[in-house]
Amino acid sequence: MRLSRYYLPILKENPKEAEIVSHRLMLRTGMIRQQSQGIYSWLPLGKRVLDKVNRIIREEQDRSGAIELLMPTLQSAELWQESGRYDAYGKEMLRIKDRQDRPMLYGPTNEEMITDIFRSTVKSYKSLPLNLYHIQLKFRDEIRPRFGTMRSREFLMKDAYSFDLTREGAEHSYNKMFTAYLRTFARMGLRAIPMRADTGPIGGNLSHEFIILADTGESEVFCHRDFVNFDIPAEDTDFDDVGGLKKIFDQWTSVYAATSEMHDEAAFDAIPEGERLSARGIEVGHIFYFGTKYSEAMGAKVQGPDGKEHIVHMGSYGIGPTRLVPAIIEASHDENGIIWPASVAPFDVVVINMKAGDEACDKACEEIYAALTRAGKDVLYDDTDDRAGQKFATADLIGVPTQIIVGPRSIAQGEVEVKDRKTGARDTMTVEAAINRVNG
Ligand code: P5A
Repeated sequence: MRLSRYYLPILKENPKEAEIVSHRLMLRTGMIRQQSQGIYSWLPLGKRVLDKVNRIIREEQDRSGAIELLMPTLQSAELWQESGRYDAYGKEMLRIKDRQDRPMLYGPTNEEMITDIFRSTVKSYKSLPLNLYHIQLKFRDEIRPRFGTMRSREFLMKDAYSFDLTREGAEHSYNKMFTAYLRTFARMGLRAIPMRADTGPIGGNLSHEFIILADTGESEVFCHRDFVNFDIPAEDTDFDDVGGLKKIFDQWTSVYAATSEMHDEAAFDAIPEGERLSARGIEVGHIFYFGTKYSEAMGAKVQGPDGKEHIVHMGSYGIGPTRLVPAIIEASHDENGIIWPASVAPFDVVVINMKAGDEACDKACEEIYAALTRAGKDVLYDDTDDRAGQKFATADLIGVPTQIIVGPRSIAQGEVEVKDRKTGARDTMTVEAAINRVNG
């Protein structure tokens, strides 16, 4: 991508409305734009990051055996009257009427709709276990939308829904998502701690929130400091291995970790004083086992091996991609801007032409740009005629992991500088070596 032809509306000044660093940086780098309170557009730079986050989520959901579909944002009120949540959901639900005066709503979640799909299409236990997910916009009319897309009214959610014949089967489905979540967040460079959590309006009694420790987080959490030492499940984890996944679950849940609603003072006090951690955190995922709450109310049942009808056991599993992006920034930035983990960076590398118009600089930049693009890298080429100092500031601000700096003096020697955004380390090398470094 040539910066001269790209759309990157960088702000020079710090936006006044932004209270936390991720919100400030997302606005300054032109990743997002507020359209009305708690409702955002994702501009091209932000969209690139969001797509990479979603890709990791998809890969890990698919690996665990979940299957993707797409449900609509607008739902009919009837479904929610069946489950009893139409009235219970209160003011957070945005209610709409269509031209025939039929009550509709902008979905805050999809338990009812997926249960409706299930009951009208699945008849036998032989189709189970089944886990269906989508990545779709949701709307919750939050009292206090704030911190940009961290807590917005319209937001993206990956929501998965599992169906099993028995409670034991449903527990394995829960462990599959638990394991997939540990991998998903780790791949984004995050350490998300699973904590016992309250189930709120979703219901049920088994639930974990995945929380990233951060001072600006909205959740108050209590945990054992040992979470840094735990293993992340491997890519080749066998998701059909019931005992293996139970072991992963047991390891992670053997150490005390709870949100404030589920906090057990006595259990926390039992931890030696120097090992206790009471902190703040950002909830990036939340999983629930709620058994037959919706399947019972809405008549979702299958014929079992015994020939009788069985109400299915369900769980639901959410991740907030539009919250994850600012959470990653909260966890990874410095005074100059964002430091993207490679897996979610909007570009892999930025090529900075310090003197656009200079024949040797232009030629070297074009060569590097073409070679890296051919190799499948996402390359941003700063070919604008801005001052070099401004180009460096922009590159640091938008946080691309590697910068290749091409200037007239060094290119006369056939050399360029390669800078690592995270460490700040700079190395001088030949054009070929720079290309190999990024491809390596
Ligand atoms: C689980 C999937 C549910 O809604 N039903 C389907 C269950 N869970 S949840 O905890 O309420 O939401 C899941 C995740 O969505 C993100 N999220 C938000 N992100 C941005 N702004 C919001 N206002 C918002 N509300 C929820 C969170 O990441 C949450 O864990």
